[in-house]
Amino acid sequence: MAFINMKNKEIQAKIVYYGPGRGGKTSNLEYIYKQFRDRIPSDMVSIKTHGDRTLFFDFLPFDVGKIMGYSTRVQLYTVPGQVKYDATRRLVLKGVDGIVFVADSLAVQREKNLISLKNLQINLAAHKKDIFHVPLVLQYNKRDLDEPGIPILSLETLENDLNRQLKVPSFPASALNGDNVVLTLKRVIALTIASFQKRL
Ligand SMILES: Nc1nc2c(ncn2[C@@H]2O[C@H](COP(=O)(O)OP(=O)(O)OP(=O)(O)O)[C@@H](O)[C@H]2O)c(=O)[nH]1
Ligand SMILES: [Mg+2]
Repeated sequence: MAFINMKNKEIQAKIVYYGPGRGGKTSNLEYIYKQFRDRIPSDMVSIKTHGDRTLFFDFLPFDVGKIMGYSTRVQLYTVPGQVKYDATRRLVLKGVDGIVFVADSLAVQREKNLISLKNLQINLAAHKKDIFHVPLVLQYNKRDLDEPGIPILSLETLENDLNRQLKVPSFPASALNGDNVVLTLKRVIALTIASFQKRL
């Protein structure tokens, strides 16, 4: 939940990584954790099943530094992508300030991306939030799979499927090798802070 302390000049924001199961949400946080040990004031918390699937959520606090004189910390969360964990997804979304939707570029996952984005819209609405007004960025993950010749969706197809109406910033990425993982994070932080400024 957004937390702004004017006296101590502190801001805290909650950012949630959402998307279909196995799309790469946890991998995004793992990459950030590896790259920015010095900005992470505690260990990453992951609650997983045997097969490495997220059971409840991942949690990673991240110190952004000073923004306009305010010490800014973001709390990064992932949801469990598996369809059956919908109640948990809704719970993790409570008090969200910004969202990264991690879409899976694998051609076979096309439908799953659409279902998950629709599910995000529904679960935001349950918290009285409108997907068209929440700070949101799209990440088209697993672009590296193009190299070994695995069928992936073109960026045009992904844009058309997922971003035709939303028209939010979108990034091709690879959470495996880190391509655009940090850029995605920076953009969602920027959008989130900008929405605070508007509200203040
Ligand atoms: N090649 C490739 N594999 C990836 C990439 N991102 C994630 N993976 C792999 O995809 C699998 C699932 O990744 P996770 O990060 O656990 O996916 P998730 O979205 O957290 O999945 P749930 O917790 O079930 O919702 C793992 O085997 C990752 O190594 C990527 O960019 N490229
Ligand atoms: Mg996960």
